Amino acid sequence: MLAKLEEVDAAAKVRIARASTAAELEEVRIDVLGRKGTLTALSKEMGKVAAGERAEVGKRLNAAKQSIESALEARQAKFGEAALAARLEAEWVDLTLPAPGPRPGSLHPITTLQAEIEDLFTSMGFAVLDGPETEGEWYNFDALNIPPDHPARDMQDTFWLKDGNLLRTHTSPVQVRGMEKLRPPLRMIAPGRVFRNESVDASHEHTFYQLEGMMVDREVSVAHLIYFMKTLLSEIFHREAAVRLRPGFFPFVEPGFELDIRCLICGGPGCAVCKQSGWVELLPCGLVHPNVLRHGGIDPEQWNGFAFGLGLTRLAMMRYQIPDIREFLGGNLRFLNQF
Ligand code: 2NL
Repeated sequence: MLAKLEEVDAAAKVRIARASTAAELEEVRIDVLGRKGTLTALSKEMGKVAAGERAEVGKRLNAAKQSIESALEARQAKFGEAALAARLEAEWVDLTLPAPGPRPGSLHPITTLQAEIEDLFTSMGFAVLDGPETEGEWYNFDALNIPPDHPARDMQDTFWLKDGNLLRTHTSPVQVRGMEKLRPPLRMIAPGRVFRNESVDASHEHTFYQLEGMMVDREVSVAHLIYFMKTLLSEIFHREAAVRLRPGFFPFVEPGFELDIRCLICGGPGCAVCKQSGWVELLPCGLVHPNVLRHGGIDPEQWNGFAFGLGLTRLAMMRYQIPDIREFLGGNLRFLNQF
């Protein structure tokens, strides 16, 4: 009986040690301690044991049962620990890592372009001026030699305010204010937001950006104008650009020009972008009209100057090949995140 007991005990311990899952362990428990288990069977044989040995055998039987139970328990605990360790490894989070922080933003493409052009002109001695976005009729039209019957003054073209003021239709009024404030000789640029009563489509917006510039000095010529415009263009397009001037009419300049640039797409032979002409219209410019100088408090007998108007929004469309002007103010993050 004692020998059998040792055998059952030893066999149970070996199986417990070899069990690799909780289910296997449970099988061992049933096989040994269950109703039909090997140890249970032995305890049913107690009656056959001689009376003198019964106490000793009973003791050993209980000891074996207890020892198997605690072996089962210990092994079970090991499985639990292993499962916990695996989970801890898999779901590990390092709380000491620094937090990711807010996602960095980026500059709007028009802001980037404006800043580059500001840097260039600043380096050539130009002041960068700001002005109000609502203007009086004098600064927006009369001072610029734009006559009362000019179509730009029509309700169709300008956002008029109830008090007779308006949303500026160009940044030119800033330059009139600049002439009053800086006095000649002067060099200034005026970048900013302007407003026109347009019906909006892929190439028209009611709100867009301009950058105008002006230099007033003694005996300023068209040669000076061309020099500064070529410098501006090589800065923007990062290469030497061929230009040509065509006559163009603007009430605030005389003579006035349309400055064209050699088509950057085809380089001359003609393509869809330049409409087969080899040239792309880039900016209007000219020598400041004597009336405008006078309106700015400058004597046109003593001083003259050049001025130009750059459509910043249109330039950004050319530079980044953006086909739809509405993207700039549309608030579409998938568009904005590209910059
Ligand atoms: C445009 C306008 C031009 C100017 C703007 C200017 C301003 C003063 C005097 C003379 Cl105060 N000229 N500005 C000159 C030539 C062209 O263009 O609509 N550009 C996209």
